[in-house]
Amino acid sequence: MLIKRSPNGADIPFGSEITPQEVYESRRRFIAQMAVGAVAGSALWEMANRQAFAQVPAQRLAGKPNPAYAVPEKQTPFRDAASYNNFYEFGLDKSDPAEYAHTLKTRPWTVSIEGEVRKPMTIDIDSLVKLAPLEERVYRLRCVEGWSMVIPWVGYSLSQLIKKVEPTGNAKYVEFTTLADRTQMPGLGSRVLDWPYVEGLRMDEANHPLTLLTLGMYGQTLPNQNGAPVRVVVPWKYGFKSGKSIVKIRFVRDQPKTAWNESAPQEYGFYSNVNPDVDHPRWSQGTERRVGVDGFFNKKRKTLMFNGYPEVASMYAGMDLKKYF
Ligand SMILES: Nc1nc2c(c(=O)[nH]1)N[C@H]1C(S)=C(S)[C@@H](COP(=O)(O)O)O[C@H]1N2
Ligand SMILES: [Mo]
Repeated sequence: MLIKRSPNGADIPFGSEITPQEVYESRRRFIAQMAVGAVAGSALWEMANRQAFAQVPAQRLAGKPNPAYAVPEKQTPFRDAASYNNFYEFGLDKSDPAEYAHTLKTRPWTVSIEGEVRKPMTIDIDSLVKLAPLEERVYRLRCVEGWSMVIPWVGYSLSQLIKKVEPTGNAKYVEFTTLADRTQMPGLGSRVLDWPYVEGLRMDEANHPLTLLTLGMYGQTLPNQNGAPVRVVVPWKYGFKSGKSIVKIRFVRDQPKTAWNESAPQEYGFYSNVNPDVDHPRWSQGTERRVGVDGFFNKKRKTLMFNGYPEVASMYAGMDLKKYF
């Protein structure tokens, strides 16, 4: 997500041993050197933010590759996917989550599944991992800011979990709530959003096989900065619909009040399907840059309708997607 602010970051090679102070100093120098301009989401910004991160030890988490869900495009290197993040609970800079999310405690962790269901449950994360066979799915994920990644995620269709809790006929939407704990998340001091981070899907979207309950990436448990220990990934929608570090999944009758829609309704609709024909009020959504793959001089890629997942189109038949953006 993008708010009006100046770019910053440090051009420090990955893996080098640096202190936070050095990062800070170097970042200040970089800002001073950089020409003022709209570089948000650009290769320059990405480069500026690429730096060493405190990597919480990951555990192997393999999924059976599912060839039906594997885009045949060059993947974003792990290093980029785990160091260029949006996770505002840890700060607004792309580099903040990688720098600060090591304070997130992902064990013990439970997810409460409640609301309009016959079998509500509070499930421990280790049981959630075992609830259905893990798959590896290579998805595109596009941020509303105009960059995208191709990531091999590990998880299973959210629908597998949904059928276990037996939603009632009143369940029309699903609401996802992220952890909000000031002792673990330094970004909660900022008032950009009304915490906790809440996202939501219509029931058919939540049940669509593409919607992935995600527990890992690149054959490992999720790095904290990518939403450990569990997040959703909804690849045909802008990245902010894919809420991280989920503690509650609630089935409801009415369209959930989602964090970004509440904070800037004219910019971030509830649906937020990737749509090159509906511009963001402050920029075009027609093109994108692939993080870690496209360099400085690459031509921008054309953004595809539904992010290149046309199979979801039937869910929106008859809806004016300019109105329901
Ligand atoms: N809880 C929470 N989830 C979040 C966000 C956030 O700030 N907080 N940012 C969203 C945005 S804008 C994007 S683009 C994706 C980025 O996911 P990634 O860092 O794993 O690529 O996470 C989404 N999920
Ligand atoms: Mo995003």
